[in-house]
Amino acid sequence: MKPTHLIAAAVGVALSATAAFADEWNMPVPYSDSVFHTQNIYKFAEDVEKSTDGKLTIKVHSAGSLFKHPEIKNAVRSGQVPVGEFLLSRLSNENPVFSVDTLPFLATSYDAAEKLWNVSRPKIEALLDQQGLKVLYAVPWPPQGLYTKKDVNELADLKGLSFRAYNAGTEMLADKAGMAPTQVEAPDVPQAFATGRVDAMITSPSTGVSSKSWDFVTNYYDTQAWLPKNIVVVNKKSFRRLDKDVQEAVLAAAARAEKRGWEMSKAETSAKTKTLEEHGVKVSKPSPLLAEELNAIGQAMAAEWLKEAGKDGLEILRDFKG
Ligand code: PCA
Repeated sequence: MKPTHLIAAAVGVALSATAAFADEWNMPVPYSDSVFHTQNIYKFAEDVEKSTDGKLTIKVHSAGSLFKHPEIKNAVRSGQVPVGEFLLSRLSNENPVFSVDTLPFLATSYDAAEKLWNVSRPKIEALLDQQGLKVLYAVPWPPQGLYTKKDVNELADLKGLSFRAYNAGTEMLADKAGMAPTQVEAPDVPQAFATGRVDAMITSPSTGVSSKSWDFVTNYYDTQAWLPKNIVVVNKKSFRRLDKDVQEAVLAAAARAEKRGWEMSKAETSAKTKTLEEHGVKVSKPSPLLAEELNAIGQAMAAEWLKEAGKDGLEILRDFKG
């Protein structure tokens, strides 16, 4: 063999050896790099690479760049990608159980959110398992507050506004408050406000900061309405193809990511609320009247949810309250 052929053969062997022992997973996520969920996922990817000695690497595709948010779950389900992240309550059209964490004023603190996750997790895991999906972990956003372009003292002040929604629950809330909802993905929020498509939203201080909400709103009402979760799922077939030790390392890294993510979320809440204030957004508690009116909407939504969620819903609420 000529020396060049020898080199080509050696490279070939090296490549096939890598192919046999190392996997690279593409991971679509909906939110941008500056968002703490995405930063936590980068850390998770690093952790997986380190703890598997490079046998599995995860390439993160942020801000809906590989698959748009509404497509991510099915992309993982069909095996187009092995792993992905999405907002859990986006699946509420499949089963209301997926949106228990967006019922207004049901779970409004981190302790309550943790309890709600613990009691709903087995049912959520079972439902996703039927679709060939395995839950790796879930992390909540900070409590949700109201962003507006004017002072709002009561629900009537919101009437007729166009409202940015991010799931069916926020759409329903807008309807009940006399607003017109429009679905807008988080990375598109600044554009939607700038072009006048929307004038109000309910989201976390994190999303208020990552979308530079001070460019288009004046007020943030800290309503602490609910803590919606992002979930990370893996395609079960892709997972099973990994060596046992790699599977275990992924699960261990996922457990660490869940713990770290909840801590990051807690720290975000006050830090990002402060950032809003520093940029001139008027941060306040809702007036007692507004709080009461929003609470009434929450009660109505919970009653409707319970009708649809049936036995599973009842059991989750019983265990949550018990
Ligand atoms: N941010 C996401 C979902 C909830 C949140 O706090 C969003 O606004 O799209």
